Amino acid sequence: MRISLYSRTIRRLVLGVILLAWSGSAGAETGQPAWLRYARLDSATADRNARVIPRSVLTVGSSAPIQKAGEELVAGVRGMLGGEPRLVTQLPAEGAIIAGTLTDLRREHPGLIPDGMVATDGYWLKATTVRGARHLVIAGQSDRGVLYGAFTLLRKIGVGESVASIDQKDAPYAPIRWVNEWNKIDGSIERGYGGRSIFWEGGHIRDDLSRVSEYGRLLASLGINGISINNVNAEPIVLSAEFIPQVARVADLLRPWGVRLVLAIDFGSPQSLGKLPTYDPLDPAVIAWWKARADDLYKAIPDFGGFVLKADSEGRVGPSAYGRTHADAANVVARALAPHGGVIFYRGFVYDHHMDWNNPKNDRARAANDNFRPLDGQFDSNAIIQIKHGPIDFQVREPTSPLFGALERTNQAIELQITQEYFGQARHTVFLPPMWKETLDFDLHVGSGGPSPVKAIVSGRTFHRPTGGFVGVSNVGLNANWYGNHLSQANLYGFGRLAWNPDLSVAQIADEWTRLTFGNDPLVVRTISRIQLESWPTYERYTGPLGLQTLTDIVGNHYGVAVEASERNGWGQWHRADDKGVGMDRTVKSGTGFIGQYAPAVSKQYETAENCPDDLLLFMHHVPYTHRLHSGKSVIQYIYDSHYAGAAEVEQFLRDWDGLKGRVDDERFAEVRAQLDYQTGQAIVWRDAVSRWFAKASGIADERGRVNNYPGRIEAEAATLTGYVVKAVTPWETASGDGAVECPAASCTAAFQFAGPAGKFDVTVRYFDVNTGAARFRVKLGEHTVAEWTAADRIPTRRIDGSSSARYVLRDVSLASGDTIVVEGTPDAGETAALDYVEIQPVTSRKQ
Ligand code: GCW
Repeated sequence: MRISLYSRTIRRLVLGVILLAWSGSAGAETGQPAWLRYARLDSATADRNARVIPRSVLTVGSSAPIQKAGEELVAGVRGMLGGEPRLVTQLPAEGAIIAGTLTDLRREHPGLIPDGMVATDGYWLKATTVRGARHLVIAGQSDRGVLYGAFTLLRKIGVGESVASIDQKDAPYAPIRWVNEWNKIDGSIERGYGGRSIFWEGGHIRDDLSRVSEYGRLLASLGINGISINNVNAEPIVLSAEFIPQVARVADLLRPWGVRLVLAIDFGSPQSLGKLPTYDPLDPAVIAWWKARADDLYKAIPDFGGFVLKADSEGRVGPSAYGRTHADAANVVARALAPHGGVIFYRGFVYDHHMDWNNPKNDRARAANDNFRPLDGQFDSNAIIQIKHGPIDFQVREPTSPLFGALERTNQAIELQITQEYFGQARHTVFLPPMWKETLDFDLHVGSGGPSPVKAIVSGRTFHRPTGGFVGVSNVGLNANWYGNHLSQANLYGFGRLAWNPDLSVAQIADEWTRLTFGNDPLVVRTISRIQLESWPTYERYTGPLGLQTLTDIVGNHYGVAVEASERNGWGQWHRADDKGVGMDRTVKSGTGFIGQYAPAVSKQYETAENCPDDLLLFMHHVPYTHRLHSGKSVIQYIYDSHYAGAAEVEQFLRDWDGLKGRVDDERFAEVRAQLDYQTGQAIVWRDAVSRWFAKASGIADERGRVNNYPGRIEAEAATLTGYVVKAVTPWETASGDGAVECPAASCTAAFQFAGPAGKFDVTVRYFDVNTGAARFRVKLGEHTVAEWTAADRIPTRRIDGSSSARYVLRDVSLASGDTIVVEGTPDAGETAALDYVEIQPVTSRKQ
């Protein structure tokens, strides 16, 4: 017993040493430290600062954020520049990095920092020489400000910006810079793609909260100062007494990072949890119940941030049950929080999801404005209306929500979605800051005089509101890289940077993120930044151009292509494509009147098709397929061209990424490569599905002859099938030809005969990978097995459709005329080894 225990310990130690050595090698990075890797800088970058950064770090003040600032400075300088930085307790003669609040620094070290103010939660970074010693001073307006200043200094070192003579003051643009996490207490995440919850498991807060601290650190590095940790489709039980100590543990871990905790609440809780006969917001017992809940929470969590509330939306209960208004609902909660300094985020995402689609005047886009505009001025001063950036729901292209311009006497926050629900669910790379930035900079022409971009409105500037700002729906998970895709981390980074300063350019954000996350190699920086910056327009081109919105399965997984899923149901994401034309008529003149919700200066841009920007044309207008865009191209031809262009661009991302081999650590190189390769294949599915659908609907052929004409493609339905049976696919456009083939037996084969002249080819096998099982495939050429794989991907569907459509590419296959490629499928656990087609392309047509 003893011996075996001993040998087990030795084995573990040896394993530990191996793992340690391995994790230190250039070959393995998990992405977990994200942009805070503090990896050793290349000498050119390091040289910009190496000599001017003191290696002693002196913190003034003992609060947890200031201690964290000190630890980060030591770890960051050691990691990036080397040497032996250390925390000191006295100002050393050779100079130091000195971090503390402005007040403490002035008191403890007079003369170090000149007169001057710093705005709330801001900092002052200043290089100064006192009695011959060079110091770098980080003076925060608050403890948080010190931490933000420390992270900023480290970022500058990381990107190679000289700080030798820095003298910079900075402060956040708005007080609210929060994230929401749509986590359920069972540990799953609604619209989360990076694994299970870092907060919850099995109906309670997790025992191991180590990822929460790490996340707090990432948030603090961006200046994010609040987080809600449970889904807005809230479970009432989170407010019960037994949960308070649990959520207090989370708050304790986030506090050192300056991040306040928030909970999402269910408006019916006074009844369902409190056992009151009602949840009427005007009922005295209900008022008292909310007050008691807030009082209890603040006893355990003195810096508790407040609540988020989704009411009267998508089946959630709300004030309408009692004929009360959203203001009544928000205020009952706001008044419970007010004595403690808390705020309520009341979501503006209110609409009827049972709308009559036959009525051409009905329009979901109108809903937020119709619901909230009449209530302007009725919300308490600690209530904030949290408004999604567009009037529908995080679609690939939406106009700015008109509600931002409509609430002059109400606090607002913009809700941006970091998690890529309608953006390929982290299986596609889509860098969202360029899209957000368009909204933030969009001038709604409201207020008295001067421009009124959304960023100025939500921050409270335009209408002189006491609070407001930015909320990002983040939904990180336990996956080592947080989101399920390394490149998706840039969305959190970009959200945080824009929430801090919405005037930053997206090019700067992409550049910074890439340098910090992948290093300063110029080719790496150029390539990754370019992929990121082009990724949203590219995604738009193949998933929903011209304001069509994301043409996905909106009643299902919101992932794969399904052009008509939006139609003939009450959810109101209609594009109204038929055989004559396409688009929603939202004009005042003949449509739903949505455009009239904007100020005249804006509505006149949208009201006529002539003035309307092309990228929103079909959001605002119903036009014939032959309608000419500003470019002169017809709508239908644009739809075709854009899908082909988008798919080709993704393929180019993959080629560009391949150029980084050896310049990025092997692990992340391979993982991103696999992601981009998959995305390349999916973009082709989108391209073919959407263009075939519109070709059929419009009856107008592609001028360039590509749609419905796929050289080298052999449909599985046309192959010689043994065991396989032909199956119609729904929706029809998501499978090539007339459908797919499925294997109802233990195993089946499909033989594809090659008829062209001999040569070298790339052979693509297009198959379906659903999430029930792990079917196996084998490809044989003559007697030789040339490929074998298992379809075990975590695609979000059980069905054979656009979501599950996958591909396997065999490169450089020598074929002679008459050769037969046999694909053998072995089903598993309900996965039928389904096939769509085989496509044989000469290697010479491969783009380099
Ligand atoms: O986009 C929709 C999502 C829902 C989400 C809802 C919301 C949390 O599909 O999953 O619910 O928005 O924002 O409330």
